[in-house]
This record gives sequence, structure tokens and C-alpha cells, in this order.
Amino acid sequence: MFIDRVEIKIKAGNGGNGHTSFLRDKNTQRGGPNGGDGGKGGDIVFIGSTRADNLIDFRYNHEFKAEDGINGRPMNKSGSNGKDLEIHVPLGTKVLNMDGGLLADIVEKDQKYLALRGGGGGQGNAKYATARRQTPNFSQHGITTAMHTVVLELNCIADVGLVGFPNVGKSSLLSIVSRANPKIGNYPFTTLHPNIGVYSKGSQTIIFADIPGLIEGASNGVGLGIDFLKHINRTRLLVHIIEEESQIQIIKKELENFSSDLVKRPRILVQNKIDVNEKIKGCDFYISCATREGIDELMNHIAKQVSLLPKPNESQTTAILEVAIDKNKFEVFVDAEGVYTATGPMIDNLIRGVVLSDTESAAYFHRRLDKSGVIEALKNLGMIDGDTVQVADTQFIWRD
Ligand SMILES: Nc1nc2c(ncn2[C@@H]2O[C@H](COP(=O)(O)OP(=O)(O)OP(=O)(O)O)[C@@H](O)[C@H]2O)c(=O)[nH]1
Ligand SMILES: [Mg+2]
Repeated sequence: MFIDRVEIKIKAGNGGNGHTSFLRDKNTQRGGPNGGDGGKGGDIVFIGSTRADNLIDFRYNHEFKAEDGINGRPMNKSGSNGKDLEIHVPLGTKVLNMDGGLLADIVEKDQKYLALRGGGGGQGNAKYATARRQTPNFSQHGITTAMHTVVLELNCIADVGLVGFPNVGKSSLLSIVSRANPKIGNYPFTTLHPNIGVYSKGSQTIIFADIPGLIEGASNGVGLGIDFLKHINRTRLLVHIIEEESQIQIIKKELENFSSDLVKRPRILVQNKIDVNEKIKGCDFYISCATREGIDELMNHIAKQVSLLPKPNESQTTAILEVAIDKNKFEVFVDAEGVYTATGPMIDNLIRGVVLSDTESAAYFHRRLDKSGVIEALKNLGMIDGDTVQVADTQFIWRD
């Protein structure tokens, strides 16, 4: 089976929590804080690989989570970082967001795309010790990361695309010039998905893509349609194989209907099966896959052309999937029940570092709410003494 589009879920590791502890041994009754920091969560990284030539592995395995960071421990021991998760994808894989926006285009072996960064670890209570606060009874939580859904879309990477009507001998040619073993049959539409083959000549290697046959009206969905032309969209050269003259214009039209760009790609016209048919005037090469006549000449020409033609589109890797978060941002609103609520990155970040059951920590929390303007914003909404305030998952009664 050949799969060229899948949806997968990815999640970077959570950050480990900071630890709260104090030095305690035979000689020390109540020593200083020594809770260690939590480790960072693992990243999600896509990596170009030649191991697979389609996305079939992702059909059943479609949820990927990087390791969480380990929590901090006493004695100032930091938790270790979670391992990054590398997701191997075939060359030619595009990573898209759910709106179809391009995140990365992976076209080279070992090319990496950092899609999600692991959550930062929380600080241990040792980090919160100050001259005035010598026994901080709290530590910071690690950052929890979210699950994201992305689409993987494969467009095969090849130097040369073989196009033509069904049954003209595209797969036959591929099987002769490479070690690929495509299905060959004396009936139309033997090939149902792209076949990739590698041709080597000296130090030069050329990747060929053999695709299903095209017929008149393919761009309107006749036959197998033209969607699979995307797999030859980044080739340097097209080899158009014909058996009859009428096929020349029809294929050209279908290529044009797919994209004005593809029809302008350098193209050589090759008549196959000359062992059984009259030669058609005006072709660039005449071959027979049955007798091998003309194959060497054709391949020499292709090798030379490919070495002269520019590489297809450069790869482009764009930003990290997670949007940059403004850590000072918050929003306030009051709901129908009269609960005053504050949310946003600023709140999330603040709540990570507080333990509301601890009076000192709670005082710090309220001071920060005040300083950052959250309280003022809530008052502007009409909050008065005795109202209920909701901040993250904590509720309290506001006292002026
Ligand atoms: N006589 C003769 N038959 C050939 C030659 N090349 C291929 N064939 C035969 O033509 C038939 C079609 O060959 P394929 O290679 O499967 O053709 P294709 O273009 O890949 O066809 P689709 O996959 O259906 O698009 C097979 O029966 C081949 O054996 C040739 O040079 N001479
Ligand atoms: Mg075929």
C-alpha cells in the first residue's frame, strides 16, 4: 500500500517539577532549601530519512510523545531532561498545520525540523531563597505542553519523472534502468501508485519516478486522475513515453491542467515499442524495452541533461509550530455568575511557581497579581470586596 497523506498527533515532553526540600542531617536541624530543578521535556524533531519511501508506517502509529523531564530531587539534584523524539519521514515530506499552512518541507537526508520544544523544567525551592525569604516552602511546576495535530504530505523526490498513457512501458523502462521491481502488465493502469527507482552511472545517481498512466480528461478525474502528478512536480526532467502520435498533445494538455509550471519542465519525447510499431516522426528517442534498442542512448542523454539542469525547489523550513507566547499577557472577564476571572500566559506562568496553601507563597502570588495590573483590571470590571475571583483553577474571595 502507498500512503501519501496522514494526520498525526505530536506532543513535546512536559517540564519536570522543581522540588521543595531542606537540608537535614545529624548536625543540621533545619538547613537551607535544597530542592533541585525539574528537567526540560524532550523536543519533537522531524528528520529526513531514506528508510521508507512512503508514509505507511504512520497509518497505525500516529501519536508521538517526547519524554517528560524528570522532577527535581532533594540535595539540589536536578531532574534529567526528557529525550527528544525524532520522527523519521521519507524525503519529500511536507509538514503542514491543520489549516494547510506549510511548516516544513523535508527534502534532504538527515534534514531536521524542530517542530515542538519541550516544556521548561520548574525551579526547585533552592532557587527561591533570598535574604528575606530563607525558607521558601514552594517550588515551580514544569511547563506542561500541548498536543498538536499536523498533516504529513508526501511528494516523492525524483530527478526524472516518467509520464505517458497507460500501457506504454513506463514501468518497463524503470525496471530496466534501476533495481526497482514495479508491476508490469499488458493492460492499462497496472501502476496504481508512484514507483521510485535509482539509476547509477559512475558516480552519478539519478532518481526516477514512475507514476500511473494519464488519459484524456485525467485532470477531470477520468482514469486515475492527475493528483499523483504532485509526485513528479519537483523533477528536473520529464520523460514522456508514447506509443501513438495522438498521445503527445493529450498528455501535454493534462500536464498543463495540473500546473502551468509542470508543462514547462524540460521534457523529452520517447517512442517505445519500436520492435512492433512504425516510428513516429519528431520524437527525440526511439526505444524498445523488449529488445533494449535505444535504451543506452536515451540514458546517456538523460544523465547529461540531469547534470546540467538545476535542482528542483529549494527546501524551506519555517518556524517552530508553537507560537511565541507573550509571558506578560493576561485577560480578565466576569461571567454570568459574577465570578471575576483572569487567564492567559502571565497567569499560567505565575501559577506554576506558587503553592497557595503556603501563606508565604500565597502572599507572593497576590503581590504579583497586584504588581502586574491584574487586580486593577479586575477592579475596572467592577470587582468589589467579597466578590469571587477565579485564577487558573483556584478561587478566592477578594478582600480590599
Ligand atoms: N512489444 C513490446 N512490448 C512492451 C515494450 N515495453 C513494454 N511492453 C509491454 O507493454 C505492457 C505495458 O508495460 P508497462 O511497463 O506495464 O506499461 P506502463 O506504462 O507502466 O503502464 P501503466 O502502469 O498501466 O500506466 C507490458 O505488457 C509490457 O511487457 C516494448 O518495447 N515492446
Ligand atoms: Mg506502470
